[in-house]
This record gives sequence, structure tokens and C-alpha cells, in this order.
Amino acid sequence: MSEKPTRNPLLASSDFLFSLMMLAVIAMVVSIGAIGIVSVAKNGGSSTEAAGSPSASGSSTVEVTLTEFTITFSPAVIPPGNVVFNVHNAGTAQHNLAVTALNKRTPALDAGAHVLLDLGKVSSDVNVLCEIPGHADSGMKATLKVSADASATAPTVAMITNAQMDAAMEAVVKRFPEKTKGLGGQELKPTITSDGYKQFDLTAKIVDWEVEGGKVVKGWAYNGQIPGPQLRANVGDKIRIRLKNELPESTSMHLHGVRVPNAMDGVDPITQPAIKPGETFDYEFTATEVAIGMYHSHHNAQVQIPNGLAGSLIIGDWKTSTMKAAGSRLTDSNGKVDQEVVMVLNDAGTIGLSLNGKSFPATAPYVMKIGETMLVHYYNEGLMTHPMHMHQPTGLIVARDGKILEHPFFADTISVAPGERWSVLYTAKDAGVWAWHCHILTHAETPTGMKYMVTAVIVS
Ligand SMILES: [Cu+2]
Repeated sequence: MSEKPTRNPLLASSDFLFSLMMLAVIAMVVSIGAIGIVSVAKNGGSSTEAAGSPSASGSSTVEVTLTEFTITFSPAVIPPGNVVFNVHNAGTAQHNLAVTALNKRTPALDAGAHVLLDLGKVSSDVNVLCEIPGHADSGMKATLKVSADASATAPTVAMITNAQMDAAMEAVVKRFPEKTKGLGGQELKPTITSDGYKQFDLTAKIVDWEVEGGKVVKGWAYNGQIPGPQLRANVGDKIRIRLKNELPESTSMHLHGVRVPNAMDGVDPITQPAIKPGETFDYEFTATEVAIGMYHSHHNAQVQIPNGLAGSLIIGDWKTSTMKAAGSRLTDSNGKVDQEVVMVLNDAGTIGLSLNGKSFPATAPYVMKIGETMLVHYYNEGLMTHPMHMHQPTGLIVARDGKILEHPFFADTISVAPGERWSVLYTAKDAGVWAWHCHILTHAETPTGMKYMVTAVIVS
């Protein structure tokens, strides 16, 4: 049941002050740590002997990216000296990285894993490979050039032939839309309680979440879904969201963009105590205004939200209000909204770059007929801005953060910053399969094909 201990406002504010003091202490510790790292790097550099090239001294950090089945370096050429590999498995299968001549290797890395591999001092070319059986023969071997006249800005050279690249790109598109286990953002019907509430029961728990085919991560989910279930209500409804915490750590839930009493704002330890593992908390309020609301964690949120603890709470009839706001601007439309879609953007945590918890080719395609209009609510639950671009048709932006714009405007690329919601009407005009993606290119494309924040609109 609901936990609503009487709060001493003084105690609450002293808790708050204590939190601020702790933040200041943490900030100091972090900056001291950073100074330590810088001095270590300098020491490492000063011990380098670069025969014949007194200027080519120092430490090199090389980004090493593993995919199926290539290994790429950035930079591709380095000067002699101490070398640290920052190894990232950007593929979907397990890989490792080995420098057999130096007897150095990483453990087998799951998809998405990052690990540092310190090679020590290096004076000649470094041969690397993946030791997972069959992977080196499929292309996962490469050579890092070590040259006294290397510049730190040497461009990345992809260790992949043009034919391999084309084949990989075609293969990934053929997988779309890839079937994966788990579908986020499904509408959750409320229970009508005897005391007149629309009650939504949510349980926060860590689950196995398949981001794309074969890539299963530990997702932090509401009711096993990423994003969490879609909650819908009307102005005037009494709403109760009963949150049970089955996570290994405390949580709380903020109702972002929804007008609620302060005690229901979900910001522990200010407006409520943290919901500890095993505990349940009731968020109760009467919906007084329409909203394109988010519900998401407000506790260790930089981890809990990107890992999956976020969903949508929509109050009101947005199909009608947005079409009214469009006025006569959508000249090719049949005059009504045919489908309403929430698209949750994410870029961090265990889920990573994704649309509604999935990475291309496992993202969901959308289907429209010419003359139909789709209302899209973009939600950004990530850590960076994403310029979302549908190849066609041009979008009419009608609302921001659940407020109808006085002057809706057309745009084909709409930047959605963290925390923002933008509501956009798209009327289908031309048949075809139209790409729809984030326009930060590294969020949409790789040397082995389209990936991450990409889907398509199929118009007929
Ligand atoms: Cu992006």
C-alpha cells in the first residue's frame, strides 16, 4: 500500500542540504582523481625512448572497434611509445582482441563491452586478431602501423574491402524488421478501483532485453518492457500509479511534464523517501491538464533511465487537438489522425542508441497509406540531442512538451534534446519505403551498415 509518512519539512530540507554537500565532496574527489590520471599519462610519456625520432615520444590511446568481422583502429598510425588500446565490441557477437607477439589479450567481450588493454612500450607494427574460433579467418585480423613520423591526427583506415562493406550493408537491411524478444511501450489498461481511481500497477525489475537480434543486455524495465508501458488518461481522472521496486537498489519515479502535487513529484529524498528494494509507493493525483508526460526514475537516474526505466503518460485526446492546431496546413491529408505513435530516443546505459528500446534492424517499421496522417510524439530519455529526420514527408510540428504551439511549423529534421517531447504530424504523400533516423550519422550508420536509431515508414 501507499507509503506516505508525515514529512518534517525541516528534516526534508536538511536532507537536501546534506545531499548538496555530498555532491560537492564527490565533485572534489572526481577532480583530484582526474589530476592523478593526467600526471600518470605524462609520466608514461616521459619514459618513452623513440630511437631516431626525439619528437615522437608519448603515450598513444588507440580506439579499437570490433565488429563482424572487422577490426578498425583510430588513429590507424601511431608513433613509437606506450600504447593503450581502448577496445570496444561494437558488434553483436562475442569477440576478444589479442596481440599474440606480446602475449596480451582481452577476455571474451560481450556485445557493447569496453575494456582497456595496456600494451606497454611498442616500437614496431602491432598485429592483432580476434581469437574466437573462425573470426580471424573471417576478417578479424589487422595491423596497427607504428611509425616515427605518425601524426596524432592520422585518419582512420577501415580494414574492410569495398565488396565486404557492400555485402555487410545489404545483409543488415535484409534482416529488417528483425524479430526480437520483448516489445516496449504497449498500452497498459488501468484497473478502476472502488475508491474511483484509474490504477496502473508497475513493477521495476532487471530483465534480459534483446536490443537487436542476439544482443541481449540487462535492461531495467517497468513490467518487463523498455520503454515502460504506455499509460493513458483523461483530464479529470483520478490516477494512481502503484510502483513496486524489485530492483537491487532504491528508486523513485518522477512524473515529468505532468501537473501533480509536490509530494507526488517523485524526487527522493526531497518530496518522498527513496523506495527501497521490496517496497511499494503510490503516486496519486487528479489529472488537471492535458499532458505528453514522461514517467521515469529520479534516483541514480543517469544509470536507471538509460538502462530502461522510462515510459509515456499521455493525458487527453491528442489526435483531435493536434489536427485542430494544424488547421488547413496539411493540404494532402484526409483530415484526421490515423495513428498515434510514441518514439522514445535513448543513447546510453545498457540499452544504448535505440528507438523504443530497439536498435536497427530490430526497430519497428511504420505503415501508412497516401493521405493518412501519423502523429508522432518524440521523447528523449537519453543524454544527448537527436535530430530526427524522416526522408518524407515533411513534418508539421504542432506541440512541444505537451503544449500546443501558437504557430505550428514545418521541418524535416527536428532536434529533440534530453527531456523534451515534440509532437509532429506527418501526412503520407508519396509511395515507397522512406528511411527515418537520427541525423547524427554515427547514431545511424557504421562501416558494416545501418544501425541504432534507424527505422522506416512504408507508404502505399
Ligand atoms: Cu542521435
